[in-house]
Amino acid sequence: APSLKEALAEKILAEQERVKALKKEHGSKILGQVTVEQAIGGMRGIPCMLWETSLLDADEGIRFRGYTIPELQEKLPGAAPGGEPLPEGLLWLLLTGEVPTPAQVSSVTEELRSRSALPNHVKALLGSLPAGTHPMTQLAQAVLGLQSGSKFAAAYDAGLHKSRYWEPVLEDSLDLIAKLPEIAAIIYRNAYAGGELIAPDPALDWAANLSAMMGFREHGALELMRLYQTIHTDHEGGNVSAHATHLVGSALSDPYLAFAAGMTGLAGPLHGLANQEVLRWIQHVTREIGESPSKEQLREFVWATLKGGKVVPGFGHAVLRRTDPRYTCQRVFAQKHLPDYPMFKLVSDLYEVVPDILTATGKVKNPWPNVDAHSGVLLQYYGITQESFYTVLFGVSRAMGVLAQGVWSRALGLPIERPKSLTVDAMLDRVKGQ
Ligand code: NMX
Ligand code: MLT
Repeated sequence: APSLKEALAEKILAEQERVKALKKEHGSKILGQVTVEQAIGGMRGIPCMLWETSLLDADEGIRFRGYTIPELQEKLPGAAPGGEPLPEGLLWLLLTGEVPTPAQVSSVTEELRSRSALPNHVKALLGSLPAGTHPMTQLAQAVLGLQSGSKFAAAYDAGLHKSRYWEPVLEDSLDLIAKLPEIAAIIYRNAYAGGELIAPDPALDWAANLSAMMGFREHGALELMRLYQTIHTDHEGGNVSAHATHLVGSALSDPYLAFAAGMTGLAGPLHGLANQEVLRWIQHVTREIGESPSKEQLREFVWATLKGGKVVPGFGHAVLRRTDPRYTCQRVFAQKHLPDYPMFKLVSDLYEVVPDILTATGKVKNPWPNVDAHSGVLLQYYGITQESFYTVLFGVSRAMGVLAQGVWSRALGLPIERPKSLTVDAMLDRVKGQ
């Protein structure tokens, strides 16, 4: 049976031809226009990037290589029949475009295990950071700590032909994905368990090992981690972490440098840090109005947040215009595993209360919950209570999507990214007389 690299190599030639033909036959055709509003407004909606691994529809949400989350839950192998998908299977799908067999998924688990040893200097680096360094800052520093081992940087220095860039980029990407669970677990244990580390368990799959090294081995916690790590991988190319990784990678900065950029972007409260913010906001709710507030009390609290000039974390989206399917699948998980958990009831009540209020502001384009509105409550239930760590779990997952695309970006020979900027005067000049 072909290895992951062989299965990927088989696809690359045909895709290179397809992209070449797309450029040759349709290169001058129009995908969209750019308005002043879009240029000032965060480039919202401008179709200007090639991203193969996933595509977002405003109403339906994410599809990974054409598959919705419920489809993946059905098609991707789990640790046991009927269980949540193993993220290793999604990595195979993202890289090759094909749903893997159980044997292929096991081969990825093995491949990642064989690459997982963490250099001592990275452990020492994490151990040396001042207590209280935010876990996302630690994650970015650990990733940069691994950069000295970049096979792409070494191969580039040695003069590798550009047609083969994707090969050491794949090596670095698999090495990095393999090492992230232990990095995350060390950050967690250093911050919240007095630095008492737990060794990896070679009998466990990639996501279960992450949970176990953090100290959580209960069946439900392992299943949650598999689901969590699957659904956070990719959200097409324009989100801050994906775009930052893509941009930096386009300068031929190696996957460690590129992914570190993605993680510093994920650490922002409007992006990945929103999962931390949601938990803090919910804790604020319960402190102020108790654990089972009435809907009326919740409404007042939401309005007070808005009047304080703050966002309601976990709601809204730059592209989505309906409830995020990543929220929905976590809700389904909660209904199955923790239906009576009071915090789940609170999250469900917020689902009923918040959208109407955000709609009433008249300016929020999407009043519905996103992925971050639900993830923290599930983690709390299994005892992962430290919300400042939550974005690290998001980041570990995001590696699979953005690094898989990074391999494809190099395989397709995508150039350095360099859009045009304009001054206000230059914009006024261009719109004169229109
Ligand atoms: N609470 C309050 N105001 C909001 C919210 C919200 N949840 N969402 C949007 N708005 C405001 C937004 O701040 C803007 O206000 P103003 O004109 O005063 O600047 C206005 O509504 C229009 O914004 P939109 O076009 O609807 O949203 P945009 O595409 O600019 O931003 C988010 C998208 C996701 C940044 C925004 O919805 C938000 O801040 N949500 C809360 C934070 C969050 O949950 N982020 C996580 C996203 C998912 N992720 O993991 O990355
Ligand atoms: C993501 O998963 O990256 C977020 O939903 C943000 C986005 O897509 O813009």
